[in-house]
Amino acid sequence: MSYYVTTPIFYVNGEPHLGHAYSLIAADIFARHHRQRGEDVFFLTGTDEHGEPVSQAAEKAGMAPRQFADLHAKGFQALVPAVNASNDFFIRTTDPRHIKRVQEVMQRVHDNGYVYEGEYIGFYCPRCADFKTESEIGPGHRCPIHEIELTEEAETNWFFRLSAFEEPLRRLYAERPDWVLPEFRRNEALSFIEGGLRDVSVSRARLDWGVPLPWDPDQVMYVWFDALLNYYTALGFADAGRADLTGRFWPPRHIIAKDILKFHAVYWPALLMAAGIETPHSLYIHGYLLMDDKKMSKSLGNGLDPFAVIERFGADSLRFYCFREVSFGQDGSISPVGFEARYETELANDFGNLASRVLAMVERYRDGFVPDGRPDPAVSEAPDGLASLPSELIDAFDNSELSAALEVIWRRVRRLNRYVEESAPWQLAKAADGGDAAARAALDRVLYNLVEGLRVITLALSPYIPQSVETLLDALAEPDRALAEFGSRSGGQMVRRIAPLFPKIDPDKAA
Ligand code: ME8
Repeated sequence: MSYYVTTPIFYVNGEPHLGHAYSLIAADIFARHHRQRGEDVFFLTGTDEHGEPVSQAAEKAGMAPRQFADLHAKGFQALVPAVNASNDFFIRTTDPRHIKRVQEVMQRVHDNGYVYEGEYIGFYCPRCADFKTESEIGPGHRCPIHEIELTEEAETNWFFRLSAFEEPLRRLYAERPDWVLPEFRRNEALSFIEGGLRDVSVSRARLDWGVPLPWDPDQVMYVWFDALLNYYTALGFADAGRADLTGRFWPPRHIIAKDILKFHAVYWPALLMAAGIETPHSLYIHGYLLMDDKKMSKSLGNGLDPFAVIERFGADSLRFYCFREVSFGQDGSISPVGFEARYETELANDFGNLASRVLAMVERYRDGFVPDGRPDPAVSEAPDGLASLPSELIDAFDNSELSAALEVIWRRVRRLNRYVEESAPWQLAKAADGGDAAARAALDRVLYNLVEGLRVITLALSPYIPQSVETLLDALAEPDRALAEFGSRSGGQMVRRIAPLFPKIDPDKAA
């Protein structure tokens, strides 16, 4: 089974912030989880480099758009390994192979009769690169996203017959009720369609930073059409000139935030239908990370620098925090204080200490040798037993509930911690030392269950905190990376003690 997941491609009009990292990490968690299920995964991210958002930012910086895009694409390219994203390809829309394929698709849309020449007047936000409909105009004729004043503009250019797709889109939404998730976002998109679709401009006459229209090279393509097509064009050349991966991976699952819902849930499927290409598998719309209850963005200038957070706490803690603190799909506030609290109580204490304790006890009481054993109902059975971990986890992932899935795992972390306290291995060890054979057997059983519990929890956590998981799986002598059933390994391996996975925060380094 194939699984193709994408992030938005980010505008190179500034430096990446935590909001971008969030989408990237979300898509990475999906990709890693589906690889664990043995699926054939392709994970794409990249940068959106044409159009007004970039050319205006370049002008402001006194640079040529190309030079500006090259400079800022580097920041996004560096973000990918920094958050430890396991993408298979990074697309830049200035790549000539992308441009060529975009032109081919748009020519097809033109030849199929979905493009015509006309005049357009409307309120325009250059930051969104979008003419706003009446319901999208904020108070004082401002863009509700960027809070800048909209300008009334008229243009003679080429139009895409979006209106021709009202019916086909309604059908798509009726036939595939969960193609846009969560449901309240689907309803938002559907009501936009039901409000009536106006044709949209596909070209810009007064801009030269873009992909020339193949049938009218004096105009460049509207950046959104060029950008959306990245999801399709990339598969054609991501394999370095070898196979075209389209047949193997198409259709995609898109992860985006609500700011670009209309483009993905309305324009994009219509464009694909016009070109005769299969529509995407699904869209998942996540919320915004908020600082001081405002969306972080380059224009509002209150972004948190993900590189600084990672340098101080490591990528795993950032990955964990984002999906633990904010329920995936909702908007949620984040803060340095909240971050430190989760780090200390959950990563360092709940999980890090559990791992250190279990490994240290096996070393102390059994010289690192894990006794053979079988699941103990005291830790495997419901509620929150380890036996049901994989199935509950898969259910949560299949509903795209990344925070619920993490809670499914965390309930097992807590359960295993309770098991340590309830079974008190240190007391069993003492009694065993005094010659109590029953205590010795009980200690074997407990140690086996602790190591096996830690192993299945660690494997389940690997999409979220991959670096720490690697360290821990190595200490647990675990060669596999697939999701595992509790009790599927019988013991007999040698494990070793590790340094704390999440060391205490050094107050001297605190910001
Ligand atoms: O819109 N919280 O690019 P962009 C969560 N190039 N996610 C956030 C966020 C926040 N505070 N801020 C940004 C564009 N994001 C176009 C996309 S796709 C064909 C073209 C994430 O650089 C979120 O995924 O403005 C949002 O949709 C995206 O960054 C917008 O990035």
